[in-house]
Amino acid sequence: MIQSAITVSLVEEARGGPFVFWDGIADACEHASNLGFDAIEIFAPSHDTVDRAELKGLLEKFNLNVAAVGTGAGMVKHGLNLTDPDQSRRESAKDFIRQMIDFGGEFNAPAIIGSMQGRWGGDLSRNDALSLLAEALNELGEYAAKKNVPLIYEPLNRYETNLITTIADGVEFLKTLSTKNVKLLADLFHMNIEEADLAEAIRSGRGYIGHVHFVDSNRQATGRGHMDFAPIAAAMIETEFDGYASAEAFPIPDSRTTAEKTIEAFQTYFRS
Ligand SMILES: [Mn+2]
Repeated sequence: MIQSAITVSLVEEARGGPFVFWDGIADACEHASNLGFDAIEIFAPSHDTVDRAELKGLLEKFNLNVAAVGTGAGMVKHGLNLTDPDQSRRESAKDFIRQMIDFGGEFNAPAIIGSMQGRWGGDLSRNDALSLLAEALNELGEYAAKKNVPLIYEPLNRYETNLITTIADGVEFLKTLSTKNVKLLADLFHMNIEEADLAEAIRSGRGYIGHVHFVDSNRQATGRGHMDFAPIAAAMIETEFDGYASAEAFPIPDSRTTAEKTIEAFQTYFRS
């Protein structure tokens, strides 16, 4: 069954980014729980920012899970990415992600690779960049398997990566990997820019999609843009997607309204 989740950012450098809650894990858990969310998705500066014991206590108290942990702080704070032409920088990027996989794994939550995928250009051809990315995903995917969690790879829109921008291309790319432990993130905001038909794209990802960023066309809460959610939700159900629909949305006009609009849409499309 599809579960609901909402994002919390603990990364000051990401202020203004598409995360709903900004005032710490305890605040996010309390609000998420009050509104009936199943889980929180955590965007943290590093693997050791969050006190594990405190987080376990909060999850129990508020009856929540961790849906996923983001790795973008490796890029935002340290400029690290998996297709850096410099091998030692690539190794640092992988170390950063392995530590996030460890952190998430403690809570049965996968790590997400979005901006950490980098981009091709300069002396690095697209093919060479994709080879580096494949090598990294094979290694990190198998590492995640040992923690019993998948690794989530996110195609982004053309303004954020030039590697893989559609679900269909993401599926073809995953088929070339030796690991079977990498799943795709279907982010509806990125898809709204890149896909001809969002529902059809979800269908093309059948069996390969492990996580959904559930947001509207303008990256605001569901219902605050012009996305037609009915066919998208129907495709998610039809393809037996059973991961999280997580609100990676701007807190516009504020966090509370964003959370309320999200859970309202979630109930409408997945629980009625
Ligand atoms: Mn996303």
